[in-house]
Amino acid sequence: TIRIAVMKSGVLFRYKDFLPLTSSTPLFSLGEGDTPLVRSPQLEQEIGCKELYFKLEGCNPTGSFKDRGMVMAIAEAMEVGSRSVMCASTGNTSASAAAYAAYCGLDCIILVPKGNIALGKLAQAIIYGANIVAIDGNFDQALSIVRVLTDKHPVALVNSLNPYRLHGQKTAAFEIIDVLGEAPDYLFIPVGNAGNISAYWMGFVEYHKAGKTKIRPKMMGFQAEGAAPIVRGHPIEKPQTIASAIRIGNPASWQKAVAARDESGGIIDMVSDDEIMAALQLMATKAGIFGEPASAASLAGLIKLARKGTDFSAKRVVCVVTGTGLKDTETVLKGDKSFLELPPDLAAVEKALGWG
Ligand code: AN7
Repeated sequence: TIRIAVMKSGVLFRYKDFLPLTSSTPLFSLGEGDTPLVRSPQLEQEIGCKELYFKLEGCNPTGSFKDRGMVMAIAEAMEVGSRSVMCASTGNTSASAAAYAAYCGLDCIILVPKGNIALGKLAQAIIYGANIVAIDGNFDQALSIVRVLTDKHPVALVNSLNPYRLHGQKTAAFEIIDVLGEAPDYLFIPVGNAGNISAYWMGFVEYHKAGKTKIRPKMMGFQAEGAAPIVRGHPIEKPQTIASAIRIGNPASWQKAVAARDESGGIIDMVSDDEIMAALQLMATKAGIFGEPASAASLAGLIKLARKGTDFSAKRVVCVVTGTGLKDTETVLKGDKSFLELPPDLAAVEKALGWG
């Protein structure tokens, strides 16, 4: 049998009073949670917010927010004696499932859309030892296959249809309140399968009920223009976007996300691939934060609204950076990013730098 260390750290231990745990849930951790909330004075000034923070979910063990939900889902799977887990994924869920399954000695089967997952994420799934199936189709098709197979066979579903996932992910909302002492006025967040926006809202609502915050934020979700089913009001059969993580045409948590939007007085809108890549670059050059393309939909959304005239000058805003940019370097390097190439010659380098 596999031995699991019980930890007095990680989201399960830290937020045990708010999670669906029992006395036999293994409180283990790969170091997820407690991610930085970084303030950016430069971007506050540029955009015109009173306070602007980035929640760096790329600092989780596998480089995305998925680890919060995965530790909870895998802990529950261990508790009920599952031997294997399965998910469909645009990349980050599969990387996270593969890592947590590896730690617990579970088999992990993942279905990914062939050719549409960032290479860093594929490398993660490979090295963690997952059983990988690339299907010649998109995420939505992969998820419908996984739903049937996990129903039919003794394998646990660890997509966010598994309610334990959202409970784990809501801990990010708790952390924001724990750090700021209050919820922000606005939370900007990318929307793909729509689990995370739903989880954050659940977290804000629960902490509000518990008296830990007086206000609840407006939930500001952003889809990519070519993959914006919630904005357009119907599923998108062939979703397209450079942000492969949110290339999703029929989100599983659609209704929950709409409820989060409406109960919070927020919006779900969309941003173009150009807006996403511009925001990704701005976040890097002005805040020193490298997010993956999907993550930049948060800031792209904020910029879009500020340009259209929304006044954030008295507001405290948090943008969730859902995954690290290191997962998807190929998208960044694809552009004509040129740099100097010189022989190892002091004078040549000095001259090229304008000191010659
Ligand atoms: C970096 O990994 O759906 O709206 O299969 O990887 O909760 O789906 C990833 C989604 C945002 C959207 N940012 O979150 C998957 C997957 C990043 C992501 C999202 C994803 P949801």
